[in-house]
Amino acid sequence: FFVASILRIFLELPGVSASGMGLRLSQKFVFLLFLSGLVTLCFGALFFLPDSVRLKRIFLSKTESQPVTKALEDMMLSRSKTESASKDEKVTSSSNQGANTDTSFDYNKFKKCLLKPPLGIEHGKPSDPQTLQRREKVKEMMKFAWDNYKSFAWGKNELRPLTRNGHIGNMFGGLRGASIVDSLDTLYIMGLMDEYNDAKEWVETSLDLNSNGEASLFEVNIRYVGGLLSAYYLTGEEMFKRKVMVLGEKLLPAFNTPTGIPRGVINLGSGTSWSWGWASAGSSILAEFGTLHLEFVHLSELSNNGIYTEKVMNIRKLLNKIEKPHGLYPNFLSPVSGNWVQHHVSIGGLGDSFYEYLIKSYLMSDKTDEEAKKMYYSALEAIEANLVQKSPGGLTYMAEWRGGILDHKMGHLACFSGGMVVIGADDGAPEKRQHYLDLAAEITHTCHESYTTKLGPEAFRFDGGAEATATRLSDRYYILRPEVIESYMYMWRLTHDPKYREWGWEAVEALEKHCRVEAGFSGIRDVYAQTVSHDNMQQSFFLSETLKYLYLLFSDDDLLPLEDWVFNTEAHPLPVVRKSCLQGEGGTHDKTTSE
Ligand code: DMJ
Repeated sequence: FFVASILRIFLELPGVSASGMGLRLSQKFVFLLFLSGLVTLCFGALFFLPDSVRLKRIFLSKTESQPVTKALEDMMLSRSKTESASKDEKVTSSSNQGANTDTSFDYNKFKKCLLKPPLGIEHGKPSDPQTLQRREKVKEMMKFAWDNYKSFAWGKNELRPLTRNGHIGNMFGGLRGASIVDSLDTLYIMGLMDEYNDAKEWVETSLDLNSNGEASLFEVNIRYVGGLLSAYYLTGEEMFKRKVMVLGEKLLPAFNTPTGIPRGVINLGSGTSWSWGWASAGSSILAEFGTLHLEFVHLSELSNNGIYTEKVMNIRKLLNKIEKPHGLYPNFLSPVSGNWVQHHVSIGGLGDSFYEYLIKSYLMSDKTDEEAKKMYYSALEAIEANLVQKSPGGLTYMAEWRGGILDHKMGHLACFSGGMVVIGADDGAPEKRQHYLDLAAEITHTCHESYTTKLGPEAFRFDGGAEATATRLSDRYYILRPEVIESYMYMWRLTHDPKYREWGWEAVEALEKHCRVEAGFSGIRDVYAQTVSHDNMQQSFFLSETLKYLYLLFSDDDLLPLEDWVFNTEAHPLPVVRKSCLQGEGGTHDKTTSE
């Protein structure tokens, strides 16, 4: 319309008289005045749009004050951008510039610093025939899920098993193959080597890191960075290390905020970052910026560049210092002011893996990270004092807290906490050890109770007579999540109570009955419904977490021994960092055992 109007006014049309010309000139003037007013108005309006609106990001680039490391980072990023124009691996050449200063990580020495072989004596093969049979069943499920992904969704992020096609979604900023990267370590530990080799080849030839989309920093970190790191540490394949270093460097601009607390969304191409549109007042989410520590410490280890650790230690420092209501950590924090934005506290969604990463940071540091240890046990104390409740029926649960008022609900996501409490039971105050073991067992029991139909709902309640049941229709779905099975696995490893294997087997049978379809596994819409309704999605965490935890549950403890490995929140195993061994001669490995 505008182009047509302008053409009509400015072009001299044949047959126009002199008096007509005068009229035309004043028309031109009024039109130009109108046009310039309109343009000014449009630009002005851009400032009032939320940060997440695409139009705003196109026209207005972010200008924020930068943290202290800005100059250093600018240098690294400009280098990264120039080089990423060519093949992405070139960015991590062994030159001594940029974020990835030194890639000469000594893999052999690292292996010698492990206490035990990662895959145990015989890949954790259990001697008991029934357990072995169950483990074989889980392996078959993995192969089935993988084969169908490969047939119908290869290279896409996830499989849609009913429609037999791929799903890309918008969480990974244009990165593809989430199910492949998430499956690498599961395939490897299960000994599915043909499948692992296909996955490796795809990563090498087709995982394009030069994407330019909007990614969740958290999701890319836990699935892609975590998946590639584990694949490297388990196999020693240099290609995985090169890939993960390129990706790690692309995440650094997310930390360019006044506080250094990263925003939730980052454009992997431009480095521009912003907060989720749904997060109140431009805040960052505790479970997102608090779930970077394990992976970033390893990025520093592999690159011999402290910048990644520096970024996550800065987050740690801020969280340690800030005043906490009743010792609790609310879920929303402003990356600009560094203050809490709302007082909603949850061990489930929005908060969960922050707590998990505190205790795991301590364990992964070979128990040297005293700050993480202190923060974890203080947080747990506050959780126990304010959130842990007993239902009228005697079930222990972790409620949510909204400015001092309890919401008597627990999400499926919060069920990871049984595992978290049990892995930390040994390192708290000695007199609390039994208490932590009991608490972990009680929470795991509650989560098992929520699996009334052998699979459990997204959220369950303990009010109005409800005892671990979903009272709202919208809470009844199950999307192949791992958290309950994750707790069974840790409880089994640390107590060897056979009931955890039995509960895990119940879950296997239910997955087979309700979630297995002709072309893969699907989430279900209502765990209580008589007739099953599938959601047509095989989530990548089903391959990375749910099936891996089940496989470990039916394996001997020497498959990925917990003395050496810490699982990130997507179940990707990361090794304990034994600084003194890595910097010295190396060699804690028990040579009597084989791989
Ligand atoms: C996974 O991506 C991770 O476990 C994350 O911490 C929470 N959500 C899913 C699984 O439910």
